[in-house]
Amino acid sequence: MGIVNITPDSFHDGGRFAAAGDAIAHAHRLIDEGADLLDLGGESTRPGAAPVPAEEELARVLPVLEAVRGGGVPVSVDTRHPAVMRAALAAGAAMINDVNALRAPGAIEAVAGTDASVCLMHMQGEPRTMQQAPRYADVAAEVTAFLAARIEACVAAGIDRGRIVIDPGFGFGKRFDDNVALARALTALAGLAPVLAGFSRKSMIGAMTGRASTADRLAGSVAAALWAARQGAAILRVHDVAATRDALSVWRQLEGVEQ
Ligand code: 7PJ
Repeated sequence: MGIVNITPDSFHDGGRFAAAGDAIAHAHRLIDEGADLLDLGGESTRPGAAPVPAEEELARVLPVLEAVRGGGVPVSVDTRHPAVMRAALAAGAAMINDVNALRAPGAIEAVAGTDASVCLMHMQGEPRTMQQAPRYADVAAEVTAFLAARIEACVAAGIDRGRIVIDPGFGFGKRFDDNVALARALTALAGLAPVLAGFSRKSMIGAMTGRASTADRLAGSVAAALWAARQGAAILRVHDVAATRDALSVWRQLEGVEQ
């Protein structure tokens, strides 16, 4: 899953693709690099980020969605807002990626009436304040229980189990040790539903490599993506599609895994 941020303030590439034309060109580049899925985001959820009105988010996302849909690669829209979900699905999005796991009133209903897929992500708190004081007694158990409950809420509302993907939400209301514990729990989580893992350029990669700038975190991010695949992650959410694909290709051939 290649990341297309159409925002002025995303943590790695904020502002680079804020203009629709730049975002569309970037989306096509990621498709050329071999992305199987694109994730379009019009609201930054970086720690401390302020919420964006739904109209502004839609104005960012829809032109890009309209330009890349039907291009052979399904498009996911990264949003917490039911109004954005409904408009994105009406405009051809194949998946809703919600860092809030469809907890907003009306969010489950927005997806349930369609044949789209959904990614349910765990987040403690909300982006503006989530890194101030994350707390868990047993992070893996709590995140697993949360995701299991969200799966059941979605299934009860009519979303097919086979359309649901889960994500422990690296960096979303988590300390470094919480992220590491969750990474080690990926194989167990994959027993609940297919897992999406997003490590790309995040601060835990910075902490593990000593790389303060997100620009210097490519190799660390690729290592984390490979490791997540090895733990059974089904979808890798990455900024760098070509590098991640190359690494997966080499690993799979050495391992003898079917391509
Ligand atoms: C994630 C996300 C993630 C899912 C962001 C970034 C920060 N959605 N949206 N999982 N991260 N499902 O671009 O790294 O980890 S925004």
